[in-house]
Amino acid sequence: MAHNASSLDKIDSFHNWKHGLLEQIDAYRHWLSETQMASEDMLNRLVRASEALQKDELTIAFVGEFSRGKTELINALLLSDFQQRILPSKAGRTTMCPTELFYDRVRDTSYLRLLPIESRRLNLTISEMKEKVDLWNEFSIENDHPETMAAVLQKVAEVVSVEESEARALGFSGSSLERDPVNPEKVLIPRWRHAELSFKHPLLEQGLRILDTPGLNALGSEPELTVSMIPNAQAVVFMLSADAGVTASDMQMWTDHIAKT
Ligand SMILES: Nc1nc2c(ncn2[C@@H]2O[C@H](COP(=O)(O)OP(=O)(O)OP(=O)(O)O)[C@@H](O)[C@H]2O)c(=O)[nH]1
Ligand SMILES: [Mg+2]
Repeated sequence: MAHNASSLDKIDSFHNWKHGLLEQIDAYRHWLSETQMASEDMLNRLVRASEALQKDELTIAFVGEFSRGKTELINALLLSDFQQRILPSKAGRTTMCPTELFYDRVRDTSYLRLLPIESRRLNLTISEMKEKVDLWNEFSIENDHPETMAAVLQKVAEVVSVEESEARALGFSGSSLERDPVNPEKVLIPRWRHAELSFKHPLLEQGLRILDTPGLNALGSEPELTVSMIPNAQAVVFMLSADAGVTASDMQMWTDHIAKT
């Protein structure tokens, strides 16, 4: 596979730097402890710093109004070897649930894991739900079969038709609700609340993590995104459309959810 050499080089040098730093922290900690120069608290802090570096991942979050090309850019950056779109991207609202792309180095396998939208009724955060394997629906992914992979990944764009009261009970507010064109007394809501895509790719294997977010109103209805996931990312890419420029809704999303974080 031909991958973008310069981004690979940068991630490589980041990893070399990280390993060098880890060695120095560990050497310093051993020296402090042998010479009894440090308090217990200081040694614990050094252990925590070294643990944080070891599991360190580099997260880039893609944010912006719907149809600004977030998913298309991720397809182009990571998945361009496949000669076809892997993540669903089309005009109008497409990505319906926040989607994390990474490689599960512990399980060493590719999969798509989806958290049903009904899980909003449980009083648990997404991070807490990540520990509860039974709550997720998992589908295996075959890296060598782009067509079947793209078909599985269509799930992140799935919607379900529900009564408006049901949508409100699940935390969707009136303005973000889209009428079901087939059944106008009902509304369409995302079928899934969150997606985790573990995918064997050289950049993801080295700890790159990508967060693709849905446009319109997603940030408002999933507070964990704005409270922790986006602020914890090392970089946020805020996408605008070149032909529309900065619209009022782009600006509102920026000021309400991004500028503050
Ligand atoms: N002309 C042009 N079209 C683009 C560009 N990037 C994306 N598109 C098209 O714009 C449409 C929307 O792209 P998406 O990647 O689905 O947009 P998104 O921001 O992920 O949208 P949501 O998932 O709904 O939040 C698709 O039809 C893309 O092919 C671009 O740079 N130029
Ligand atoms: Mg998208």
